[in-house]
Amino acid sequence: MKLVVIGLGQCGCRIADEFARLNKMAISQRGAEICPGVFAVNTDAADLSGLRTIKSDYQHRILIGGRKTGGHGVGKINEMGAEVAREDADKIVDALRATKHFYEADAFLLVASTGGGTGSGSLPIITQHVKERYSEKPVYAMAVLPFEHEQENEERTIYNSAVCLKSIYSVADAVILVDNQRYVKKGYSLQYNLDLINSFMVEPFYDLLCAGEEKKAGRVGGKTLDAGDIIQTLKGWTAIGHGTAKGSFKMGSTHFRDKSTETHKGIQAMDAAIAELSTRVSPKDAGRAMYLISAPVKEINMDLVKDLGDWLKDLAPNAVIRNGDYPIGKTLDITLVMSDLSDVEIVRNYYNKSTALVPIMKLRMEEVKAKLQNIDKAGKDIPTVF
Ligand SMILES: Nc1nc2c(ncn2[C@@H]2O[C@H](COP(=O)(O)OP(=O)(O)OP(=O)(O)O)[C@@H](O)[C@H]2O)c(=O)[nH]1
Ligand SMILES: [Mg+2]
Repeated sequence: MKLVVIGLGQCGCRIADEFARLNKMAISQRGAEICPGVFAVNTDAADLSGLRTIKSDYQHRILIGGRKTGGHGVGKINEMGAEVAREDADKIVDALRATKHFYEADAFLLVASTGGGTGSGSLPIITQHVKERYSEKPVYAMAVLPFEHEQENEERTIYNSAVCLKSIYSVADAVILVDNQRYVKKGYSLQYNLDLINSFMVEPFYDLLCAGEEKKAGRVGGKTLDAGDIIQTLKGWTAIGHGTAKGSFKMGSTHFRDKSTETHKGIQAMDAAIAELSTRVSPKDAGRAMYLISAPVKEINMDLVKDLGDWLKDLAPNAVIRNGDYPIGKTLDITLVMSDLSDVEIVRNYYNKSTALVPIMKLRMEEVKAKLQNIDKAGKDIPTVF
């Protein structure tokens, strides 16, 4: 599957940069292009300069709201993020067309954090514009949820998240929830941690996107998971995970002991993928699910596929399950998608906590507006040089 990726705001741009790296890796290791266009959109010029892989021309690193923000971000004011996105949406949508293999792309993926201003405000607006302009391709959003400590110290973070989630759910074909807190490794510096977290966040997409783009006959699965399967699976609230079976083991053996170890290892990888899901969800709430087995070719057999399917059906009894295999690598890995979720506790919590904040935020905005009007009034008789 080929995705056009658009990062919005600092977090979104850095994760989009990781997708650009993944694409380079896919081309060099597997001869497959998975992200034919990767774009970074921000109100902050310095953040755009800090990216590593996304092309550095102005059509790939797109500065928006220049006049309003002076290139310094919107300081967590998501309404302003939305406003500048609305004004500059055409600039972004036009840049997408310049993608070399644009018409080969199967879908769009827009990425942003929910807690900031630029990304959180612009994610729903740009998603809506992309959908209107390119109605034939699905548009997915990846929403990065804040760390716990940010929610404790800053109510804006909770409010922005609730507003962003409600808005994006109403426009995107699927919202992939990615919770920063799930990836925290205590003791590392913040920068190191964020880099590490960003690379973990894109990891599950590698096999998932490559599987259907493989050109080498030996690496095409018995049941290939292609763009059609992924598009059929992604809908509404979604979580994604990736797990690897630990240790070495003999697969493809006919001995009864090895046979049970083989299934056991498959289930171990599936359990790891569930534990690594990008946000905490209950598999019982999934209306659709998908898993991809990646393992050396000799080692993928019907028993393993069947046992894993049965296992997942027990865990997610309400889900339509799709699956595929990808004969590659030296380990047994599972990439898992839980989609069409009827309930996600963390989203519910953001909504509940924010309901009380709505009047407070409205009052604050009115106060700021009134103060600005007072300044304007005080200066109404002063001439300017223009
Ligand atoms: N995973 C991850 N989270 C990040 C990263 N950078 C920031 N965040 C999170 O994103 C939220 C802050 O949003 P930013 O993306 O920095 O904000 P922005 O969209 O640039 O908006 P403004 O700076 O307010 O204009 C916080 O919850 C951060 O923890 C990153 O590189 N990776
Ligand atoms: Mg910023």
